[in-house]
Amino acid sequence: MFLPVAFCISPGSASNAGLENIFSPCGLGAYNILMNYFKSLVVAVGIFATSVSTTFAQSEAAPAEASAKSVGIVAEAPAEGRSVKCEQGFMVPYTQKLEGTDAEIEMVPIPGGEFKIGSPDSEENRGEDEGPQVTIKVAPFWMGKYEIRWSEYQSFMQLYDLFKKLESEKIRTVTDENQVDAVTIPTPLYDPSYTYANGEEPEQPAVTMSQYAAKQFTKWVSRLTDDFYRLPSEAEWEYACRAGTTTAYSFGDDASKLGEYACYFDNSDDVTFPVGQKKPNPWGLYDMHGNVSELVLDQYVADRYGNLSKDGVDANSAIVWGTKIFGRVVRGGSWQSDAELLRSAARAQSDDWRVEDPNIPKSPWWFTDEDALTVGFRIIRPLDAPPEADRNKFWDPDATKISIAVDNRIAEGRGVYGLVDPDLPEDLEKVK
Ligand SMILES: [Ca+2]
Repeated sequence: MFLPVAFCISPGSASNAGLENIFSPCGLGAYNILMNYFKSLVVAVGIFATSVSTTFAQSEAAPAEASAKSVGIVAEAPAEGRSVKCEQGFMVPYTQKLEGTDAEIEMVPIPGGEFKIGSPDSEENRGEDEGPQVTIKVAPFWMGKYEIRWSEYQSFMQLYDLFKKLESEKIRTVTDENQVDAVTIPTPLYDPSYTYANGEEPEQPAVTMSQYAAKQFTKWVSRLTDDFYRLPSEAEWEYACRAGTTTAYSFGDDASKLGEYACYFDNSDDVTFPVGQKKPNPWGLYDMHGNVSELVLDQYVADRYGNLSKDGVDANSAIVWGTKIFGRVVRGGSWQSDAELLRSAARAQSDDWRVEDPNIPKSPWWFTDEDALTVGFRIIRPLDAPPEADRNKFWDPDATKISIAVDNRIAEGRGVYGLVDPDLPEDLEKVK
């Protein structure tokens, strides 16, 4: 079921500077009407109206502070900034802090709606795998404002040693019964000079992780926060990248403007940029074009769109679940890509980027080859989370070869499982 949504951007927000020309300001108008209404109630009804206006003022003052299950949702439309109307109130931007770490992931609301995935035959430099265009229905979600950065990914990586200590201290013991709830942490880097070839500054996007490792990252965030996070599907990614546009890029068709919006081959000087250095897209997402290509949930199938119903399908039904280790879709192009590969509809896929990996079996968590220096990811949180029983498929190994590699590595002591829940930070203090 798709909820009717309104998407409003009000002027005056620093984070929306430059966007007023794209969306007409509707939030402020609605706010003013509401305020005038409440003011008239104050005059007419006295004490009763005072309590109403107090409630309104509180929601205005603290738009994104709320308890775990409602984080990112407020009752009243905020006076400033972005919001998406939903059944529960208004989806607003929020910062997901991860307890026990310095990591903070900024999330922005994405309205539900319909769009045409792929590019028209008339689009310059399009690939054959971008058609035929098909209508996809997308439910509302929040998406990471930025690609996941080293500051966040290294917080995840640092759990490796800590979980080993928990294991040896027999704290939070992982058993056959509870292993389904556990998260695997990436093993220590075999060659940091490779993974960090472009730097490991906290604000730079994390790179060289496998899609499986990225999915486990989303499981970690989910279990720690008690909310549901995952990678976007390919359709959700393109929908968010387009942000309502139908042009080659989210700012139009003119590739000569790409330098204002993207880190790519022409301006990158062969390294990633810190995230958020360029202009955002109309929905406030940065680096959807370029910087690092972004892993999504889907296995790559060249003629995927031709196999979808012409009558429109919902984004979840359009997901191609993985059956092979490689050929996972990556989107948006990277610091190494030419302009045409940064187009909203452009599709690419991962390959066996483990030639330099000396492990047997090769690492399920890390790639070792140069191409993977261009690959990272960002995360989403759907407004309507699936039932608990359906969540693991978004996080855990899909291809049998990945399951076998994980099992073998952990059986040999070259990997670790950890149970994650909101009490984890407290238990980690015991072994730090
Ligand atoms: Ca990107």
